[in-house]
Amino acid sequence: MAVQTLDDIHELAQQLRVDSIRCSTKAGSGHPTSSMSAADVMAVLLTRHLRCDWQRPDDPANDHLIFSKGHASPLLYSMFKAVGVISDEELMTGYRQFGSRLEGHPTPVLPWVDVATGSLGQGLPDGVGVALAGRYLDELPYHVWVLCGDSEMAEGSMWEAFDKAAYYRLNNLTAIVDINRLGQRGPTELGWDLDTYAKRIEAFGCHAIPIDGHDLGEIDKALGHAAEADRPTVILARTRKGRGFDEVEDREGWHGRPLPADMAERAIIELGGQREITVIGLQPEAGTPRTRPNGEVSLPRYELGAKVATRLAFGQALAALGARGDVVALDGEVGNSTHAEEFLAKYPERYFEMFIAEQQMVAAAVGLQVRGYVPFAATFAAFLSRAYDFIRMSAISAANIRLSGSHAGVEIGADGPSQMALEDIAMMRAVHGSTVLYPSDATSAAYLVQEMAGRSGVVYIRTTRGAYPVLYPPDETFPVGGAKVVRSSPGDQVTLIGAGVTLHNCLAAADELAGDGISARVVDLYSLKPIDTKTLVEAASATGNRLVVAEDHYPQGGIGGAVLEALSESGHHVRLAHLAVQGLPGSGTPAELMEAAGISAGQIARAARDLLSG
Ligand SMILES: Cc1ncc(C[n+]2csc(CCOP(=O)(O)OP(=O)(O)O)c2C)c(N)n1
Repeated sequence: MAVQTLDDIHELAQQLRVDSIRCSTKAGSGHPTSSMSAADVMAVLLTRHLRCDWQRPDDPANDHLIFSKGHASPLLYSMFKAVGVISDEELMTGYRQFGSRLEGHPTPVLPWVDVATGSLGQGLPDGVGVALAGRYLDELPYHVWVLCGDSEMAEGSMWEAFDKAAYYRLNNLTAIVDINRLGQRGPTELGWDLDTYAKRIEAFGCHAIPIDGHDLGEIDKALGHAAEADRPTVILARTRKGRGFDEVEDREGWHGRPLPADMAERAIIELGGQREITVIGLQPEAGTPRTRPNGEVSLPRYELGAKVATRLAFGQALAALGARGDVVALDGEVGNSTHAEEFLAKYPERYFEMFIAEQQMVAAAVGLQVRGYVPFAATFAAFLSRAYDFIRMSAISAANIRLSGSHAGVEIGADGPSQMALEDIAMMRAVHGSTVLYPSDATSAAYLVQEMAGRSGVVYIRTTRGAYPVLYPPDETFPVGGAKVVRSSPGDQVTLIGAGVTLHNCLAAADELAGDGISARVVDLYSLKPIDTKTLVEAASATGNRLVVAEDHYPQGGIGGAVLEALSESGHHVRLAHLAVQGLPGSGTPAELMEAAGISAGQIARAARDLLSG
C-alpha cells in the first residue's frame, strides 16, 4: 500500500513496533522497548523526509541515517524491511544469529549503515563528520539524520558533537533525541524535562525543537523544519518506552529484554497485528560530489645528517599529500605542535580544527571517510588515549582513518608525564586490523605518511618531539611491514633494536660497543604492526640470538612485546634484554629522562655487554 496520510504512517509505525517485537522475541534477545518509543518518529522520517535510493546505497546524494542508539537495531532493521531491502524472513531468521549481517548492533556489513554504533555517544559525533563532508567538501544537499537516546545524552562526546556541529553551522545535520525518560537500569538524569534539554542544546548553538514524539503531525512539522534550518537541529521527542503495549509501556525493568512469546502475542494483538507495508519514500536530489583534484605528490626531501623532528616531517609530508583532493586533515588544537598546521597553510578548505575534543576529532575522521575521504587526524599521542573507544569502534566500522600521535615518550622532556605517551603503542597495536608505524628520521616519516594514505583500517604513526639526524637519503623506501638494518657486519655479536628516538640511542650504543671491540647490528623497527619477522629472525640468527630492545614506552604491549610475539610465532628462541620505561617519569631534559628510564645509549650498550658475558 502507498503510505501517504498520517493514518497510513501510523500503520507503518505499528508495523515497525510489531516487527521489532517479533524479531527480538524470536532471537531471544534485543531491545524492543527502545525501538517502540522511536517508531513514530522513524515512520514519519522514512516516508516523508529521508531522501534515499535504497537500491543504490552508494549514491552519493543519498541522505544518511545513523542510529546513535545502536541498540535499537530491531527498529532499524524493521525499517530496512519496510523499504524492501531485507526480507521478513531475513529479519526473523537472521537477527542476532551467528554469521548473519543483522548483528545485535548495526555495522557497515549492511550497505545502508555508515558506521558501527552500540557504544553510546558515538553515532552523533560520527554524523558530524558525514555532515562536514556534505557541507564543505562534497557540496551535496544530502541530510544527516541521527537517532539518539536520552540516557546517551549524558556522554560528553554528545556535547562535543553539538558544539562542533554548531561551530561548523551544520544545517544539514538533525539529531532526534528519543526522550523516553528511561535508560538501562532506570530513569535518566533529566527524565522528561524537555526545557532543560532545550536550554542546553540552544546554549551549544543548535536549534532545539521540543515535540510530542508520538504526535505524527508534530513530528512531521519538526522534521520539515529541520530540513530547512540554518543551523543544526535537535528534535527533542518526548516519548514512552515500549509505546503501544500497555504491559511494558513506560515501565522500568524492560530495557534490553525481549518479550516472552506469550507477551509478544498479546503485544502484537494490541498493536493491531502483523502488517506487510512497503514504503517507497523520497528519492535523493540528483547530485554529484565536487571533483577531487588528483595532483602529483612530491614528498619533502631531507639532507642526510640534518636535524629534523619526525613530527615536522609528518606535517610537511601531509601538506605534500594534500595535492590529492581526497586527503583531509583534522587536529585537536595542537596543530603547531603536531605540525598538522603545515597542511592548514596550504589547504585550509580541507582542514578541520576540532579544538580540544579528541573524541569528536576521531569521530569526524570516521564520518569523513564514510564519504570516501582520506582523513589524517593529529594530536599528542597521549591524548589519543582519550578517544580510544572511538578508535576501537572505528575498527568495527571497518573505517579507514589515519592517526598521528606526536610527543611520544619521556623524550619530550620538561613538560612531564601528563604529556608523555607511554601506552600508545600497546593501545594501537591492540586495535583490530591496525597498522602501527614509528619512524626514526624525517625521510622515513615522510615516506610512511604517504604509505598511510593508501592503507585501510586504523593506521597510526607515532612521532617524536625532538629533532634528530636524518639517517636515510631521500629516495630510500620504507614499505609497511619492513624494517631497516641500519648497521651490520658479518661478525656482529648482538642486535640492538630501536624505533623513534631509541634507534638513535642504539646507534650511539653501537658506536660505544665498537670502541670495546664489540660489533653490534642495529635494526630500525619503523613498522611495529605489521612487523618484519624475517629481518628479526635473520638478525637474531646472525648475532647468537642476543637481542636488546630499547623503547620509549612502558614495557607492556610495546616494541619488546611486538618483537617477542613475532619471534615466538616463528618458533625462534632468543635472549632478549628489554629496556623500557619502568617508573613514573617527571620533568627533566630528554637525556636525563631517558637515562632515568634506562633507555639511554650507555644503558643499551651495558645491556648488550651483559648479554655477551652472560
Ligand atoms: C558507552 C556505553 N555505556 C553503556 C552502555 C550500555 N547501555 C546500552 S543501552 C543503555 C541505556 C540507553 O538508554 P537511552 O539512551 O535512553 O536509550 P533507550 O534504550 O532508553 O531508548 C546503556 C546504559 C553502552 N551501550 N554504551
